[in-house]
Amino acid sequence: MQYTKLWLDTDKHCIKDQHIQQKLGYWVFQSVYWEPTTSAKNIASVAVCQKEWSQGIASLLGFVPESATRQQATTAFVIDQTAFAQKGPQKQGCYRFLLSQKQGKDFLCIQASDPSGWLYGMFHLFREISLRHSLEKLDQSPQIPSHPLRMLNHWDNLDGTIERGYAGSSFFFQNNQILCNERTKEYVRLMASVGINAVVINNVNVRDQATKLITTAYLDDLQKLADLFSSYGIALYISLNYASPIELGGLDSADPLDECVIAWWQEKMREIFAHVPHLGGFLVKADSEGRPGPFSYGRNHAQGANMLARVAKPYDALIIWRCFVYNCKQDWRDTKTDRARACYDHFAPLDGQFLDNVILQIKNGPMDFQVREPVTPLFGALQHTNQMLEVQIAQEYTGQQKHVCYLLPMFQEILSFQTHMPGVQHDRVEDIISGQALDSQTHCGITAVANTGDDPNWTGHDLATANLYGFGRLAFDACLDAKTIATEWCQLTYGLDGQVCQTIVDQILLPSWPAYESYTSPLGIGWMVNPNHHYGPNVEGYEYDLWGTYHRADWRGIGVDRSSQGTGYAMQYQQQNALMYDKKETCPMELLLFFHYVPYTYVLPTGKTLIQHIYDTHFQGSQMAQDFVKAWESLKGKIEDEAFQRVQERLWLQQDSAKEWCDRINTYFYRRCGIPDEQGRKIY
Ligand code: GCW
Repeated sequence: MQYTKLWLDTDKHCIKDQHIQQKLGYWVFQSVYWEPTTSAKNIASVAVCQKEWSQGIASLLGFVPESATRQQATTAFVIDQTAFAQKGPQKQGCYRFLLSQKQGKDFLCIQASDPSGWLYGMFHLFREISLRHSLEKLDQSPQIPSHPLRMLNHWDNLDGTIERGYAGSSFFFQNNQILCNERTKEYVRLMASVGINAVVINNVNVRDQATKLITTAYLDDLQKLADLFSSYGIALYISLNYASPIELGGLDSADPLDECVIAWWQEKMREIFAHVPHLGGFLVKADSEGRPGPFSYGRNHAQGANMLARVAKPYDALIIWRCFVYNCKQDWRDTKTDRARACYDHFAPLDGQFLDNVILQIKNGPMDFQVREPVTPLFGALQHTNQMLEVQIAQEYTGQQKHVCYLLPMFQEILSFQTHMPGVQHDRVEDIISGQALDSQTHCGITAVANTGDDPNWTGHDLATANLYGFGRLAFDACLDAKTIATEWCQLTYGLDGQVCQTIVDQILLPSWPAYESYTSPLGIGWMVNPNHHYGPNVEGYEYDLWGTYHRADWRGIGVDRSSQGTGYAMQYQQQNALMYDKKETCPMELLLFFHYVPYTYVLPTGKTLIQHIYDTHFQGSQMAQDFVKAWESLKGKIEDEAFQRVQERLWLQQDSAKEWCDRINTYFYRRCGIPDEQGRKIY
């Protein structure tokens, strides 16, 4: 099956005109020198760099760079470890450009800390050429990745299905076999081109056949994948089943303190790494949503993770341990148990107890990737633990790629959240996961639940690849802003026409998250979706279930009291944030109903009552979805027909769904409280 080349479609950006090439400084690519590498580990990566460079320049400029000596070559790729002094966990893949002139000729040196730095520098240059940026404007400062770990989590199952996948089937697995083909290679190139350096290929819910991924039935195929990945600077990881000693080893326990269990894992790790020496490590979802874990044996998560960390340590492997652990059997009548508290209650007391090759992987919010959540209080509470942020670009609760919802503005808000962690100078989430905040961290980073599948366009919605591209770019450079990333992606995807980009970026992508939030769940409330598949409006879909996902709406008001007078969740934050969230008057408006029960007649800082705010935002949100359709229609004839049609169909669907959301939410609240809309608009 053919698939689009997305942002790497360099043929589309080819510049054959020699005058333009010369004006933009691209003649500097005429010849190339590659500094010989010493370590065997780098051989594959250097070969990849050389092939990528020749093919990329040929595709973009129509000529193949000649090989030349260090003195003669106009472009030189060299290794220089000293040029990238950095604090905290060492980051691979640093690079910098040095432009110079010799006898009136341009010379470009790409200095890197290691061959993956060459790769990132190369894709950076391909971007510059594709965007027709003149090389004289090349940023010559050291490019040091913001995060040591820049990861994707694929919730792919071995039968080829994808949990919360909306873009076709898995391209890693089919009929319980691992795939490693042309598409796999294209995927690896795409990920390397935006700086991703770690990938988990299987679902964190490790069930049935997936448990066997760590057996000889799969290890040789995993090795093939690991080799391909590492030649592009990407470490392969797999999710493992905590109960493997029982399900694979026939033991009657998976107790992390049981000698037999430890011995079993010791032997298993030896076997795994004998076959797959480059494996980065393992992702573990334990004691969560029915998955097995240490709680079954009265052990805590530090004991659970550390046992695996000890047996993985000899192989330099990491154990990435998810903090998404909560009581998923709650009674909806119980207003004291609060799912939002669980992550902090489970893990804050364990701070400092995890070994240095364990990383806690923490979802951005306390609930579950809702369109709006507060940042989890666990960031700011852990001062002696490796941590990484988990976000979701799959859009499970933000339109499932049927709706456009560009999430980079949300990610920027999360990264810049001030935790007020005591005793540190830099206390934002970004400072913690980049390794700047805490000297104690040996590993840290950021991961996203992927939005890909084997659809020809890789992501269900063509515009959803902006989230895939954007996540990678932000993970590599946390200083990039959402608009810059969107513009880059748009130009690489739809070309340099100014009107096309302004329309897609300013009129669709940037307003799309606010639009989705406006026509769906108000002011930090989530879960007004259909159970199980989580698509489309169902205001009480999760109001009486086991999952702790309530909005508590009644005839007077709506919201969950998480203040010190309610579940006390607000008090899990460091003091400045706790005090801010604890009072309706100081709580940020967009989270008001997450933290407080509020009467419909309560007057918001905007001067509107709560109920009028709900009516207004839903009518506005629905109107925004209609505006996306009109904006896209203005591009007819400027976008390749098939792609135009695909997006148009999804924007029509989104427009109808937004109207459904608007009418259902407004009708629900009008029937609940009987307060009419001040503007007398139609509510049913
Ligand atoms: O978002 C929820 C999803 C589950 C997912 C779980 C998790 C992989 O509904 O499908 O399981 O969270 O993050 O583990």
